[in-house]
This record gives sequence, structure tokens and C-alpha cells, in this order.
Amino acid sequence: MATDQGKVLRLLEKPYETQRSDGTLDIEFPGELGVTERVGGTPPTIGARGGAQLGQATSVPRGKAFSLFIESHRRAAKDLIDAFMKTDGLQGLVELATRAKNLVNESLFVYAFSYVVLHKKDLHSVRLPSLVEMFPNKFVPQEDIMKAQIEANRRDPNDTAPIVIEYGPEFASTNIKPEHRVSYWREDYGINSHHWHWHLVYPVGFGEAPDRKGELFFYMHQQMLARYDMERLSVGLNRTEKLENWRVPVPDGYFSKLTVNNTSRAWGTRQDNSMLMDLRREDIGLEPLDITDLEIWRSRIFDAIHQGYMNDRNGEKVPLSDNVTSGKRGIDILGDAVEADRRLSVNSLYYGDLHNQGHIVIAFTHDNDNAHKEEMGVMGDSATAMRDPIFYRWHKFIDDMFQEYKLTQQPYTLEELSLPNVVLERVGVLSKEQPDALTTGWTVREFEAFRGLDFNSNAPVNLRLTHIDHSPFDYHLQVKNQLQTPKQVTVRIFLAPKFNVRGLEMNFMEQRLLWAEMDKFTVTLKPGMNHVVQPSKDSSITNPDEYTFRDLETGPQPGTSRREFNFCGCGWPQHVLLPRGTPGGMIFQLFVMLTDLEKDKVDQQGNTGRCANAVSFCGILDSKFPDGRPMGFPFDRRNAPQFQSAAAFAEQLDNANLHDITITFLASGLQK
Ligand code: CUO
Repeated sequence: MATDQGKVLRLLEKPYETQRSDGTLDIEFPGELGVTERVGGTPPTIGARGGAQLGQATSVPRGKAFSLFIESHRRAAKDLIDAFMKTDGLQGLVELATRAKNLVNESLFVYAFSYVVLHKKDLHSVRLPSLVEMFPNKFVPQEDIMKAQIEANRRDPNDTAPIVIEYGPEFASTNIKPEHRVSYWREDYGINSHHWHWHLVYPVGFGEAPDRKGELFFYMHQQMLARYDMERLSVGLNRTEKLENWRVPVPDGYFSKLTVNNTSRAWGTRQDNSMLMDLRREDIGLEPLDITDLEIWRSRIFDAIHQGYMNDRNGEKVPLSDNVTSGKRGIDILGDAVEADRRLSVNSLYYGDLHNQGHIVIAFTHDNDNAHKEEMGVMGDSATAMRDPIFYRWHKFIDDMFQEYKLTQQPYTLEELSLPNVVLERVGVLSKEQPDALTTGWTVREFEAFRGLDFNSNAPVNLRLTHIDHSPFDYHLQVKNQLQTPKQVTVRIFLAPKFNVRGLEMNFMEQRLLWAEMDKFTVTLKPGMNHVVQPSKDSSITNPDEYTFRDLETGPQPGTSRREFNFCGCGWPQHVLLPRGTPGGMIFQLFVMLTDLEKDKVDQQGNTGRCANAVSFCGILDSKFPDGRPMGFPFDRRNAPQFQSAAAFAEQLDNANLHDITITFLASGLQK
């Protein structure tokens, strides 16, 4: 008898395989047409025994790209999710999903089914397997997969040794283009999986709107940019430039070499110096869109930022301010309007759909009007978008809008920043007993590719991915509590490079957007001296390693530790927690600040949240975001005149400390 976990895994395995029905479900079809032919026709419904409808779920054809940035695709996902959520218990869900799997787009199916696994009450103990194993073709070039297929087909059936597909840094490009120096980071499996999961937990346009969704859209993407820029500085590249002028050629092209499906339908590519074009892709359910539309929306949003308010549909002013005691912060309102989430935007007709539509315009630079009948580029899929250098340039533009707003807010006062009677005397890190010296390097991870491939062969095929990693380390804090009673505090740890690309120390404003959150946790300080030790693997932004199908089938069942129990897929990969650094050792600054938990804490109103790993990036499912301060505090605002650098924070605030550490990249590989 298969377990609940086993039944879910079977449905997520081999998404491209068409399975025979066992006839247990009564679904009515409009004739026996293929799915593609049915597009635009009457959607299939479940008949007498089921009563549910699949709505528009089949409107995205199988074998084609599915994009969360396209509204009609989101509607299709919502309809499938609604049908799944209405089923009775696990058995009802499995029956419907088994049939739906043959009917709907493969990526849409996995997205919708994964959403339901996270949200359906009876499935709280079930875990999702790695996206890499479900969709190897979204991580490894088709050429390498094809070689494995040829090998599998000529294999002696008694040979059980796995066929290995190797993939790693510099496999898809050369260093001739400077941007390729960071391709290992952009194409990292964990980073791309995280991004897919994040957009699963924070969908646009459906589900219960999570707490501070707009603000977290801003913050999580801003933090990814900070990390990308740290990586760029590590390899001698300057910081990401925003994609601001949409009327000039884009210098950097991108060729993913990946396929959309299992039958070698390739993602669209972008040549160097391509132009963004007006969009005419009604063929995939898009409304016509001009670059001018994007420009109008941008100027209306900047107008709102500088006026200090947005206008809602009734012409009422909605003030934008982060200093609020009730209702939404300005950054949250702005985030919802920029992403944009039509149900949450104060006025989606007026402020438009800037970020999502930008993804789509960029994804179709090579075939904006379907003249070539080409598929969209990787910017259209949240599982692949971060591979393309333009992702960061587009998001830098989006972040620049948010920062324009943030700079209208008053700098934090001394009172807001300080914590009386608590002195953070020393901070540092320890790795393999070495103080303040951390190491990164290459390591390998294997996945079972045959879980997601449809090779018509039983040969085991493994993916061996070479990726960046680091030796684990601990943060050490020496804190004096001058009170006679215990004191609960929030510990906020950030990391940023000390020098800019020219080798000069940065002032507060130049360094401000490079501060990457490393951890945030609470601790109770006893009166007197305290020594706080926090392991790097417990970071508030990261997940433990992903679960493979095999882990979930045969390993100890998840839930044995708190971190495993809280694993839901969303979370920055642990192996990319540190920037790469340089072979000679690159100097970074560790900034630690303690704040009063009494002022930070949030009333959860009795909610017991799940999926509480990586809270700073992913929140807690069905609960409030657990830190009441604006996300990114204290670096989210400009500095007051007395704080010209992060060092001035540390000098003038007893509750803050700054400390230099080095990160050394071991090109020969990492010894953990
Ligand atoms: Cu995550 Cu643009 O929002 O990709």
C-alpha cells in the first residue's frame, strides 16, 4: 500500500509521460480531440461522480512554455488549483490529478499540484521533491540529456550502473563575455529552484494574499540582487546596471540551450544587441502590449512616489508611508502595484502590470509577433529566469523604483536604532577553528534525472552538478546585558564587501544596497556577559538540502528535526549562503545589530505557521511575517548625517558591531 508521500511522488514523477487511465474517474471530454486542438473549445468537466470543473486549466497546451508572468496562464493555474482543492481527501485528489496530468500543460500541472500539496490540510506531512529531478530539462542543456538518452537506448538491460550527465561551471558558455564569469551562479540549481518555490508561495492573483506580500516581493528580490552584486565583485565585475532605456539595444544576449519540454522544443534565445519590441502574441493568450505602455506605467508610478500617494479607482488618495501604525506600509502598497497583483494593486488599470509584463516583453525579443513561431525565452519561467543576465538588469530597474520610494522616507533616528543597556562587544566567525577566515569552493551534488525524463528505458540516469559551496561556520557574539533581568533581543546579521570595484572603501549610501541578510534570530540575554553562538546552517534565509525522490521514498521521514519539519521548498540554498570571494582572500564586513524583541515581535493571533525555514525570504505559511520592522532594517533607508558609513553605526551604537572577515575561494575544490 503506497503511503501518502508515495502517491504524491508518483504524480510528480515523469511529468511528460502520458499515463493510461484506469477508468476510475468520470471525466467528460468534448469528443476525443487532442489537448492542443481543444484550446478555446469547451473545457473538460468531471461528470456525474465528480461535479468539479477544470475550467481554463487546459488552455495552456501541453509541450509549450507555461508562464506565471502571463495572466491567462495564471488563470489556468488557478482553475486547476481550485479543482484540486475541492477534492475529497487524498484519494479524491490523486484520482483527479492522475487524469488531469494527461490533459494539462506539464509545468502548469507540477506548479498547481505543488501548490495544493503545500495548502491542502490532509497533506501537511507530505514533502515536495527537488525541482531538478522533476524537470532536469530546466537545468541541463538538451545536448547532454540527448547523449544520456542515446546511451540508455543502447545499454545492456542488465547493466545497472547509472549513466551520468555532468554539468557545471562554464559548461554552457566561455569567459569571452565578461558576464559569463558569473554564469555558475546564475545557473545554480538551488538558486533557480528557490525562485520557482518563492513564486509558488507568493502567487499573483490567487490564493489567500500572504502577509506583506508586496513588501516581500521587493525585499526578497532586492536581496538576490545584493548577493548577485557581491558575486560580481568577487570575480572583478562591476555592479548590475538597471535596464532603464527600453529603446536601445540590449548588449547581452542569452542562449540557455535548455528545452521547454521533452521533445526538444527549445526556449527562445536572445542575440547580443537585441531590441525590446511591442508585443503581439495573441497566439498564447497575451493582449497586445507596447513599450509605450510600460513607459506610461513607469511614469505614473514615479509620479505616485514623488507625490507621496497613489490614486485608487475612486480617485481617492492612498498615502505612501512606511511610518504607519495600522494598515499597509507604503512599500507594501507599492510592491503590489509594481509586481503587479491585480487583486491587491490599488489601481491596476492605472498603474498597470509593469514587472510581469517586462518579463514577457524581454522573453519575446526574438519573436515579438509570432512571425517565427518561436517559444518564449527563459525570462518567462520562474524556474529558469535567473539564468539570464537580463533578469538582474530588469530587477535592478524594478528595485530602483522601490529605492526611489525608500529614499523619500526619513532616516532612522538614534532612538529607533539603539537598544539601551545592551552592549554588543565583539562579533566574529569561526570555521574549522579558524577565526574570521571563511572558504568557498566547488563541490558536486547528484540527482536522479530519470525521475523527470521520459526515456522509455529503465536505465538509471544521474545528474552530477558541480556547484559553489562553503565550509560551514559559526557566528560568535559577545554581548553584555547591563540590566538586572533577562532581555530578549533580535539579532540581525548582514554581510557586504568592504571595497568597491575600484578598491575603495564605500560610504553608507554606496554600500547600502550590498548588505545581504545572513541571519536573523531571537535570543534571551541573561544579566551580565553572554556568549552567543549561531551555526551558519540555521540561517533565516536558507533551507537545508533539498529532498530527492529517493530521500522521500527510502530515507528517514522528514519531520525528525524542526528544520526538516519546516521544509517546504522555498528558501535560499544553503550552499550559496556565502559569496565566492577571491583566491587571494576578499575582505567583507560582518555587521551585527541587536534590537528589542518587544518592539519587533508580531502578534500571530493564534496561528501556528508551517514552512518556517527561511522566514526572512519566504515568510511563514498562513501566518504573519514574524518581524515587525520594515524589511531590510536598518539599511532600507538613507542615513542620518551622523552615520556616514556602516562603521559610524557601529561606533555610535552600543548595540551594533562591525567586523572584517575574509572569504577565500579555493579553486581546487572545497574540503568540507
Ligand atoms: Cu521573481 Cu521577476 O519576480 O522574477
